[in-house]
Amino acid sequence: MFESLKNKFSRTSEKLEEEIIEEAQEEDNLQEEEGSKSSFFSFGRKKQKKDEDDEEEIDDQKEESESKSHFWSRNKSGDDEEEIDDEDEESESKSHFWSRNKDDSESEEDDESSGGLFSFVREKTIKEKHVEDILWELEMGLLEGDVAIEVATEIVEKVKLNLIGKKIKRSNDITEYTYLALRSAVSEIIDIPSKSMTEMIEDKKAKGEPLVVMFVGINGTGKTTTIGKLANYYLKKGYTPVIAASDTFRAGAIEQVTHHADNVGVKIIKHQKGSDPAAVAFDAVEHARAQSKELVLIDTAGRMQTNTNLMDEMKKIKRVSKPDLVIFVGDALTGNDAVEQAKKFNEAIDIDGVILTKADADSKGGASLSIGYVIKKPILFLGMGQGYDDIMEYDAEWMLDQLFSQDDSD
Ligand SMILES: Nc1nc2c(ncn2[C@@H]2O[C@H](COP(=O)(O)OP(=O)(O)OP(=O)(O)O)[C@@H](O)[C@H]2O)c(=O)[nH]1
Ligand SMILES: [Mg+2]
Repeated sequence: MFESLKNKFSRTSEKLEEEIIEEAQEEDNLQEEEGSKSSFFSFGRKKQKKDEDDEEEIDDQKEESESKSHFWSRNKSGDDEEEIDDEDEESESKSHFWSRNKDDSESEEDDESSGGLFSFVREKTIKEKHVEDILWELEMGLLEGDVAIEVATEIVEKVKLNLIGKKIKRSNDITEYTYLALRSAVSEIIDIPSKSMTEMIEDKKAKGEPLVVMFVGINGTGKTTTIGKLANYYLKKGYTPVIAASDTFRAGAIEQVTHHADNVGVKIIKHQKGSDPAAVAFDAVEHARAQSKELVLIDTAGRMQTNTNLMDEMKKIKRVSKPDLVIFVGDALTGNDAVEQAKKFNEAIDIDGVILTKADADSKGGASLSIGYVIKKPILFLGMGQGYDDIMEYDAEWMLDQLFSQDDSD
């Protein structure tokens, strides 16, 4: 999950380290050090599991030397032709320098104190000139990874402010500082505080009212499936949800949502195809009130934000059923498009939160990172697959850990 963003983050720290080491080498300000070197992700792991045992630490080191060996060998073999051209003059001494590292990391993979760790004779300070190119590359990388432009710019600015002026004694300090700067920038971006839906259900229940939730979004993003999952989720928590089949527009939509309701074991309120979706939603709310059910889940037809008639119809469903929550359901795989759609739906109907589906298949992560920040509304759940149990409450800490750890269990 989110491999693309992870690679970009870790590459940024590697390049910055490379930049400073090269400069220090030219200044004759470099001495090789005995000791163990930490990779970008191992800083994350150390932070997450402070009490990790020795055995794990050795595993970390193995992983590091593997990724390092890729990094150094790339430099040696000169994948980057431009760099080689620019640096022809220096290539002799550098090739010795890099190849020494390459040899070390390849031949001593099991040796945790292998090369690549340097200290500076004179302390170095990270300056703007060191980070400029690297952060520009990061920004481009984030945009390629479908991160919204304002989010990419914000991350880069925060990281820059955080890094410039940092004093470093050892080359590996840079990796740690970059890790911390990126983690802190991303953490501010993805953390949009919100009440959980369960708390909202409880608040309404205390007033003897159901929580009414309406789901909107373009076609095929996963609204109906998400409703099935949430019905199941809250049923298991001991509540009694009811579903409103308010997609009376698409052929087969009523049958599809009925199938989910039956599978999960919740009541569905439905009218005929082509009937007024607002009336269906209204009836479902009335039913929940009469039967003291705690949650109404209103399915609506997928619609393009550009279709004025359908957008007006959606506003009518909202006016009539007076939902407590309007949730925009976006497909994480569509990246920045999902963010743009969320903006449009928010302008049209004032959404309260977001559910991103298909996060299980999302290698980029751009939408997950950007959507909440751009529309200033929280992500409430992530869809993680096609089964009824494949949904999780969004948790910014969990998301951070996903982005900053290579402990992939997914
Ligand atoms: N992998 C994965 N697939 C999902 C997820 N959520 C939904 N899907 C799939 O996405 C497809 C579309 O889901 P629907 O629930 O029908 O989408 P919808 O938004 O209701 O579609 P319309 O009613 O046509 O607008 C289905 O094949 C779902 O199984 C998810 O979290 N992960
Ligand atoms: Mg649907």
